[in-house]
Amino acid sequence: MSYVDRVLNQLRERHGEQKEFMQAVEEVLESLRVVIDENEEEYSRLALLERLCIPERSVLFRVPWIDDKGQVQVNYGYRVQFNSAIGPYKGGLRFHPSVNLGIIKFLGFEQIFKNSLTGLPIGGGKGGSNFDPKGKSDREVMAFCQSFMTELWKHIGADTDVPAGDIGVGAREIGYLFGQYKRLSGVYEGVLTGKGLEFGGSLARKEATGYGLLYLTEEMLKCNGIDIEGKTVVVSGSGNVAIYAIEKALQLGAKPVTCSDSAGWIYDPEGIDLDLLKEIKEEKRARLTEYAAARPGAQYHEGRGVWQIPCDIALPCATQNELFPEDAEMLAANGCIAVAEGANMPTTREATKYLQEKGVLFCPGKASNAGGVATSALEMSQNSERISWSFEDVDNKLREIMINIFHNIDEASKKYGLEGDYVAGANIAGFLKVANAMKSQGVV
Ligand code: NDP
Ligand code: 2IT
Repeated sequence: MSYVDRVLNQLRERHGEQKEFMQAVEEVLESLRVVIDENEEEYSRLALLERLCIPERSVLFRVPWIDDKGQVQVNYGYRVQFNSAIGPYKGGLRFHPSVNLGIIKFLGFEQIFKNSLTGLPIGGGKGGSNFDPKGKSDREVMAFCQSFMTELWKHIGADTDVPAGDIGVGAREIGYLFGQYKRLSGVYEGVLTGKGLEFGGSLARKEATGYGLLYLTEEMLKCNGIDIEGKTVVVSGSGNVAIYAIEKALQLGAKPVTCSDSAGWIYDPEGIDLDLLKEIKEEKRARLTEYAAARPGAQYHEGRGVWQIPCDIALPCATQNELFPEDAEMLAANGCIAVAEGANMPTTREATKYLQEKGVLFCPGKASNAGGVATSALEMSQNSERISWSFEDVDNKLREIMINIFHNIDEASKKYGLEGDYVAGANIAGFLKVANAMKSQGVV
């Protein structure tokens, strides 16, 4: 049996119930076969894949807090410090009721390769809680964040582990988390990214994931002889990534016509009204029904359904496993040219394979959504230097990083005879840097 199969079997046996984690591991290890098989004896002797797939450390903790009625609530807290071969652990915190260890491990595992692809010195980690910020008062969110950090602060630091936002964690939560870290540690340092601009945040970090997604998509299309201008774009989600993907799509002359949240979705044939969307989601924290109410030409539908709208480009920007084979069939049948993932692992493996077989350009999240964490690393640099760069400086660096990522994954796919398979290209290019660093650092 090959080394890859042996490791996959061991992991399936031990972690079969961690579905999202196994999904991510299977996709990565399958694409690494071409690399591992070349030097199977060495990788196996060094147990490199086992070390890659077992986190360096997982911290699991209880998060007690008091709600507005005086009731004590208890949530689960997680921080998985997956791999520090190329830099301090770096990755977001997700607050969502679905969060469990398997989901945090999948996200942390993906983060290793994503962070490697940015070209910046950051290792992989992820954390979060099953806390649901939806419907909570600001005081409740603050109480939760303070309790969460009261445990987490022992394990993080500007040179050890630097968390940031993800689903359910935005500027408000990062502010409360930062305040509590500072109070407990007595140290004012860049221990979190995505901070407010008044206290060490970077310009363009808020926009970075969505903007970066479009910069990479534009480059991928350009290298395949296609201009993004005038293209119809279907977007899922209406959070941080989706909003700034829509903003950049509009700036590039494309036409985004959908967005969604966990309750329903909007089809606005005239193009999404960005100011209205921001007002509803960033200011009021309200539902998309309000969008349709304020915009007569737009349709609101309950449930999921954006992938049935004919488009040139599809950008899944909500969550994992939100684009299934039947969605891929509709996209391909309707003439979709490109799918680029803004979310982490939004497309199932079967849907990905179908799109690739149909010749739809497909860019995996670990490459196309890397602009967020890349700009987080730029925030860390600015914090270390105790200076702030202009919006234009950060945005230019982000664009350059995304263009480089596309060319690196493209070249890696060609080098291994898999031209156009950007999933394999991203996994291989991300892996090689980390694997070489691990080899150099010995058995640790
Ligand atoms: P937000 O919390 O800002 O927004 C998430 C959006 O997705 C909301 O519209 C939310 O709807 C929807 N959503 C979340 N979970 C579900 C679900 N289970 N079913 C249906 N809809 C859902 O998060 P972000 O925009 O920051 O993150 C979106 C994705 O992008 C995630 O996969 C994240 O890991 C990834 N990502 C984020 C980065 C960042 O910098 N923020 C960087 C790279 C990747 P509702 O409000 O109704 O829950
Ligand atoms: O999935 C991701 O890359 C993020 N949520 C951003 C992580 C970060 O450290 O900025």
